[in-house]
Amino acid sequence: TGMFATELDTPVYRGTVSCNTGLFINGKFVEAAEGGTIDVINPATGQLLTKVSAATSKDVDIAVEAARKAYKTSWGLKVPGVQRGEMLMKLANLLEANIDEFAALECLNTGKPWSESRGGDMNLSLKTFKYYAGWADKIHGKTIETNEQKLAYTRHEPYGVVGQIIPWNLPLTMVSWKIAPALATGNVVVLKPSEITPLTALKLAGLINEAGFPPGVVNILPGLGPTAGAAIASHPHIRKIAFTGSTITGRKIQEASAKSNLKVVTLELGGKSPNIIFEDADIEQAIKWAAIGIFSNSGQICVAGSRIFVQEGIYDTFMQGFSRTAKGMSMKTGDPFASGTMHGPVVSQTQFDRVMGYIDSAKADGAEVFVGGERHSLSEGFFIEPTIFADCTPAMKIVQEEVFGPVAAVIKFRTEEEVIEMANDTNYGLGCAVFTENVSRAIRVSNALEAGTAWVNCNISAEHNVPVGGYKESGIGREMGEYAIDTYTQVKAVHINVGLKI
Ligand code: TXE
Repeated sequence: TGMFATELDTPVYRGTVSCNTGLFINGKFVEAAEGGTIDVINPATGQLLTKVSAATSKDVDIAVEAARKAYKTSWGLKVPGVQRGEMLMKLANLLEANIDEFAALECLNTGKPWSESRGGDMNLSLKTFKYYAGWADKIHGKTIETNEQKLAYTRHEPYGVVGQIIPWNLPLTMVSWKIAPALATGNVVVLKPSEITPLTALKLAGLINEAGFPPGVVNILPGLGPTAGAAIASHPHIRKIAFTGSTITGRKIQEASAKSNLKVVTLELGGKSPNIIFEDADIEQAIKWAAIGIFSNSGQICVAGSRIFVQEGIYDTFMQGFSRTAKGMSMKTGDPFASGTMHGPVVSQTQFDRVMGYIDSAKADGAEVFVGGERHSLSEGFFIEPTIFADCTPAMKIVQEEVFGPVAAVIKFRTEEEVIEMANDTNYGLGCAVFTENVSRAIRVSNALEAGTAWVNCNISAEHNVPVGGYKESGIGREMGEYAIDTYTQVKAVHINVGLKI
């Protein structure tokens, strides 16, 4: 199959960047059965980078068969945890040895600045592989006291073939969050990266054999959602599916599971995370964290702090500082590989149009454009100015719906009770952030907010060993940390008669 390869000579990375462009099935790169391809675009220029093979249901069937066979013959609990862990660690080491190239490939495909790719995504991916490598030989059941004539214990067994579908905002990180816990627990994997950002997943696929995984244990199939994705979601031999993406598609995944084989579903979906800044906050710090919360990765982060509630006494001070920060980022917008770039493009023309549509709706709804609100003046690429809307009201679309772009909606509030009410007035429940120097208030408010993650005096940071997931319509189940182990294992209770005669 084909290769993508290009030479880069940039201030932050010099050298070749390459990956295979086929489907990775049963330990080999192959063309798609129906021969289709997908264009992969560089969002910083709008130009074609390469084409990759596009899987359809036929390829998914082949991959699932390969995975089932691998599960029966050369994986699952047949391979001791310590060996599974060694392979994951080897994979981590191979990733680490090539980490700058991975970071560069991610920058090319997503447009995110080098500092975010190399310093953020790559490190988190690496830590995730290492962390779950360590878990592989620590999957324990329990023995349960019943009576002297019986030994009862539990085994935490893998599901078998696990389907995984991931989005484009943190491509390699999402691969690591998905495949590392699945493999540590003895599952085999059929993963579909986003059709928009398949390159780092394919590059990682190129390391799977060298890490020692038997053929069929890991299968990576770029493809479109309604074809390859839907085939995974409804496949009768996939026993568990893990999905990260929009709430709308998450519903389809659950529906497909219900209509096919009731596969276990975990979902990590959209958000509209409230950031609450109280008068007793360290305002300078709150401003910086709020900016990180909504402008990092051009706002394309599921936990982005997109609703910013500011208490009335500090509203003006906050807005001055916040707008200065946003304007500063706007000046550092551009080439992901230029040193000092802080703000990149959004990922695609579709995403650009969607975000600009939300900006127009906010203007039409009467929100005040405090900063930005336009396409960035760069001549090419999908760049949007860091944007702040002031004086937003709860009914506005910009306050209700996930934008997934560099767009903050700021809302003024008076009291703690009122802001808790407003913050929880959403169907989402992924993240929240509270800024206050009063420890009682910090605990009280973070307890009262309906979200799977609460940050106090910080924002959006993830740790490989801390769980992530949603309340309400933001998701089902938890990823990362010890909690993810539970979502990739099923419990078998064993009763052994040690003497009862009947
Ligand atoms: O997401 P999709 P899109 C949100 C964000 C963004 C919006 C749309 O608000 O603006 O979603 O983005 C696969 N069966 N998030 O359209 O469709 C698809 O191929 C099976 C939040 O890109 O959810 C891709 O691999 N799979 C989010 C994955 O689903 C299907 C991250 C995600 O794409 C499918 C991304 C189908 N019928 C977007 N249709 C977050 N929470 O992090 C699509 N897919």
